Amino acid sequence: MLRMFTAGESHGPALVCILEGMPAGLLVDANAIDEQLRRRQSGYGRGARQQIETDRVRLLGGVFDGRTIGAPVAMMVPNRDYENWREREVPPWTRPRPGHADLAGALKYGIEDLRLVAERASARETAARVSAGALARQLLSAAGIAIGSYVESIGTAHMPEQADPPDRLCGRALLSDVGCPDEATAQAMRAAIDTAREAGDSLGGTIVVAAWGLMPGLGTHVQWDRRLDGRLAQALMSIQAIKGIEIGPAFANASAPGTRVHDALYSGGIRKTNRAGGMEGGMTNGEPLWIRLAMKPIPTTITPIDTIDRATGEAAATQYQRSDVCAVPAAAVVAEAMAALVLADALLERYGGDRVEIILERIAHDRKA
Ligand code: EPS
Repeated sequence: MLRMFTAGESHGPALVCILEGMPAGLLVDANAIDEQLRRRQSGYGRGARQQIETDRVRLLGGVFDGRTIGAPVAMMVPNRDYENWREREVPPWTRPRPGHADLAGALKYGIEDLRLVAERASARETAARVSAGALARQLLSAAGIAIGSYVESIGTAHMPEQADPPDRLCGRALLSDVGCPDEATAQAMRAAIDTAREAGDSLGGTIVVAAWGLMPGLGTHVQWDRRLDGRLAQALMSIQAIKGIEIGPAFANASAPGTRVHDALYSGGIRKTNRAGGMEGGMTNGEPLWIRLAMKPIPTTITPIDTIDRATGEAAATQYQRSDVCAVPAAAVVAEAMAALVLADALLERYGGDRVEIILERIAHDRKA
C-alpha cells in the first residue's frame, strides 16, 4: 500500500524521497518532519558534517493546502555541503574500508573510484527516510498509534533493565543526547564515546524501538511476505550498519522453556506479560511492540585498518575520511521512521487506503468492537 523510494548522494545537491500510497486528507505538519530531521542530526558522537547541515524538508508534491491529496508525496532535503564539494578536485579513493560497501559495490558496478559507492551507501540517505517516516508517523498518530525508541547500549555501556512502559522510557530518551533513558548509563555512554574518539575508533550499540496504541491484527499469518515481523525486520535491517534484530526478548526466549516464555491469557484477553514483544503469528496482538536492533561500529575510523590499495594491488591502510564516532542515537531515530513506514503500510492494508476520515472511522469502529 505504502511505498517509499529515496535517491541522492551524500554530497550531491539533495536527498529526495517519494512516498506513494498516502491516503488523502492527512493534515501535514512540516515542522514535525523537520523536528524528526533535527533529532536525527543531533546526538553525542556525531561528526563535523552535522555542523554544516541543517536539514529541512521541502515538500514538492502530493500536499495541497497543508493536506495530502492521495498523490505521491515528493520531498527533498538539500545537502548544504554540496557547495563545498562541487568545485573540489578529489583524487580517486582506491582503498576500500573493511565493513563498508566500498569494495563489494565497486566490484559489482565496475567502479574504480570508491567514492561513487560511498556517496550512495552513506547513512546521509537516512535523512530522506526520516522525512517519509515522519509523515507515516503523522498518519499513525491520527490513528492513536505512537512510536518511540531509546538507546540501550553504546559499546559496553549498557543500561539496566527497566520495567517502565514504552511511552515513559522513550519520553525520557528524548531528553538525552545519547538517547538513553537512564542518566547513569548515559554518562557511561558519553565517556565511552570520548574514549573511542581519543583512540581514533568508532562504536556501535543496541537500540530499542517501541510502538504502542496498536490494535491487534496488523500484518497476517496467512502468507510469508505479509507477516509483519518479517516486514519490520526487512525495513529495519536495511538501515546502514544495523546487523541484528529481535522482537521482544527473542534471544533470551530461545533458551527458556515454552511455559515460561508464552504470555498467558486471562479473562477479557488480558496478558500480564509481553515476552512476545507485541507480535504473534506475524500480527500485532494489541500489546506494545518491542524491537531490539544491533548496530555495528561505523567502518570509517581514524586508526587505520588493514586493507588493499586497488590502484596498486598492494597491502595498504585505510585512509581516514571524516565520520561520526558513534551514530547509534541517530540510527534510533531512523529506526523509528522505518518502523513507522511499515506500521502505516499495515494499517492501510487493514483499513483501506484512500481517505483518512474513512480509515479513522473504521479504526474507531474496530476499537469499539
Ligand atoms: C557518513 C560519513 C559522514 C557522516 C554521514 C555518513 O559524512 P561526511 O563524509 O560528509 O563527513 O556525517 O552522515 C551524514 C552526513 C548524515 O547526515 O547522517 C558515511 O560514510 O556513511
